[in-house]
Amino acid sequence: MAQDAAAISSVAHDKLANALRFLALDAVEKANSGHAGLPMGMADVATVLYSRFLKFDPTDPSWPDRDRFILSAGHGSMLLYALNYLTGYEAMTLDALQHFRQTGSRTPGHPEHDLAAGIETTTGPLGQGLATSVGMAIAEAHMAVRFEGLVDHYTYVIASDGDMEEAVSHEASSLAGHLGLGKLIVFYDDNSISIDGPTSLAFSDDTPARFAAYGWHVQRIDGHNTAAIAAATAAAQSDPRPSLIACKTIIGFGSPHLAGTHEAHSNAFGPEELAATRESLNWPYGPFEIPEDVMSAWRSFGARGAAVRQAWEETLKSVSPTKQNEFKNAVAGVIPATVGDALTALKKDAATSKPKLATRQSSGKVLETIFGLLPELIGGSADLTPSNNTKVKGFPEIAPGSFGGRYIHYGVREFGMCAAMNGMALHGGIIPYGGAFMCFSDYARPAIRLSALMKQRVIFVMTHDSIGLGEDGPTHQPVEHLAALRAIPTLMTMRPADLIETAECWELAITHPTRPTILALSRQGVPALREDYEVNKSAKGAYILDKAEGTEHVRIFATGTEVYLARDARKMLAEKGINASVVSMPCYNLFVEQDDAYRNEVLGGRDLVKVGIEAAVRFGWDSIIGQEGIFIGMKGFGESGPAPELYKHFNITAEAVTDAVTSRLGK
Ligand SMILES: Cc1ncc(C[n+]2csc(CCOP(=O)(O)OP(=O)(O)O)c2C)c(N)n1
Ligand SMILES: [Mg+2]
Repeated sequence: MAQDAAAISSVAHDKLANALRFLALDAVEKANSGHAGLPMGMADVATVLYSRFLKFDPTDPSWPDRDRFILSAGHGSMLLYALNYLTGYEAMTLDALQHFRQTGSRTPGHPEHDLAAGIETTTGPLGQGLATSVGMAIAEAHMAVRFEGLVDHYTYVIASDGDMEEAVSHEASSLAGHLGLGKLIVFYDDNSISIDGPTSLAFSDDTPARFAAYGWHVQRIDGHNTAAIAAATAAAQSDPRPSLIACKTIIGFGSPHLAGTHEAHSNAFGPEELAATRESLNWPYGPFEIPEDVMSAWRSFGARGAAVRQAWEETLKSVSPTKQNEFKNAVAGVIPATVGDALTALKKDAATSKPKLATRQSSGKVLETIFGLLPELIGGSADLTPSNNTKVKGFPEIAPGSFGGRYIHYGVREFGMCAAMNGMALHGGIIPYGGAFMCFSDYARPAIRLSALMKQRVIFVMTHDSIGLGEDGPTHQPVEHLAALRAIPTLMTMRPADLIETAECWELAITHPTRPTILALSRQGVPALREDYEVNKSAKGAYILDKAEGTEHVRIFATGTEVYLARDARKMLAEKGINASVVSMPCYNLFVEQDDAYRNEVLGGRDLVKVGIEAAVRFGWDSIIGQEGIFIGMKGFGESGPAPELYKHFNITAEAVTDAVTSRLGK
């Protein structure tokens, strides 16, 4: 949708770009904090992109076929806020700009996912916006095959030196090059400046050469030359490879004393330099003042998309009602009732067949059950497909030049995978899940965190969830990860005990539209525990699995592969006349959110001896079992050895529970 320069506006380009520069400068000045350097440097690129190329309609920010624009260098947030204000997003008001960085404003320090205000994703943690964009481009390519004619848009990114230095940019860009995501276009703000000074202090890469080596289409331009920006963007659009446009820019462009220096990166310029910049850029207007001709030109760029969107609505109406519904349901993330029915059938069968399975195998069975019924599910793994049990047979893969498949080999790129999954969920039409070893959830943690912050339905399948993985040893054995993941707000960290709980957890994960989920799954087999399946008991996070016979003395809490140990201990205690209940706690996070009455019922009275069993560190368990509670778990790192031996070695056994309880009770 390239517009030619003369047709776009009678207002000179410089004035349009300067409107962005001064909104950023004035907002930073008023807030007395923030980053105007990037908006000033990239104003020319952004102006050309928004005025001539970007397909968007501010009156319908969630139009599914809009181009996506991601400011990966989120510190330059004022650029995005200014663009969205000028082009007419109703939610991005002048008042919001004037309250930049203030509590409760729509203009936080770094952009936070807010579709109404035109913010496609949360950015600020450098590198991640670019990786998220790769996921958006994958989603677009997939949806374009599934819904031919209804999805056909670009994903544009502005990325900075910091983005390029961050490791995740390497993972994500390498994947994008491999897949050949031709509609991903990245403008690299190649200003050679970062916070500490010139990038030469720490960064000697030839970034364009690096991207060329990934298989990208690469161009180098003067980022202040509008004709060059437009020509490069048009060339990028028509090239079948992902495109990097390295834009040589001057940070703080227009500031007489700070331009081109690291001092332009952040902080208010101060009244004198601000006045001098107004002078040098010939901007004789007051703070936040946009002359009418400039405002109406910008608004006209925003208004242009409405006709394109309406034409798209007509296209949508012209496809078969079935396809229309399919599209709408996919975008809305509707889960068909058939999925619930199939899961019920699976659970019902499990209640009688009682299979002894590793929970990763149970997860594989759940996927086999629902994958064909839910085309929005796109699976994948960071090169651990056979270990994660994430792939369902009989479905094609997403591969270079072939995007209609349902499974992605992400390569050994945990962070890139998880950030890309966020991008797919944000794009809409996809419910992504991806597998990795749980120990390496740390490699992906910043993406898991952003997923939670953005309230995205993303499912992180983390297998090999304890010392139970055995011989790979302590480097691969998570001990602190459950606690660390449970600590992330909004995230649901789930550790199911058997096939029925695994099915329940999967059901919760796919049906919760605004929360990501960790599925912590085992390598080793465990016996089936549940015989009832009608009520999803995992939904409350914890529940009484076995009630004590007679007067209760002990309550044992356990998760995942340790629940059967709790049940064994209960039997052994019963032989000694000690009555114990067993609580299974597949999701700590959901449990602590329940009302007092339910929590108190499950936690039991103070008179009971409380025991927690989890093959992980105690951190967090005091809130369940109290400080006096007995914890049977890990005190430090694991060891390499067969799993059954390790459980004995670390004293995570039913005998250990029984001994600890009997000695506590003096029996
Ligand atoms: C992961 C991460 N680490 C550190 C920061 C803090 N930070 C913000 S901008 C920046 C670097 C600035 O350099 P560059 O990316 O080139 O931006 P420019 O100064 O050119 O605007 C840093 C370290 C961050 N936002 N994210
Ligand atoms: Mg820079």
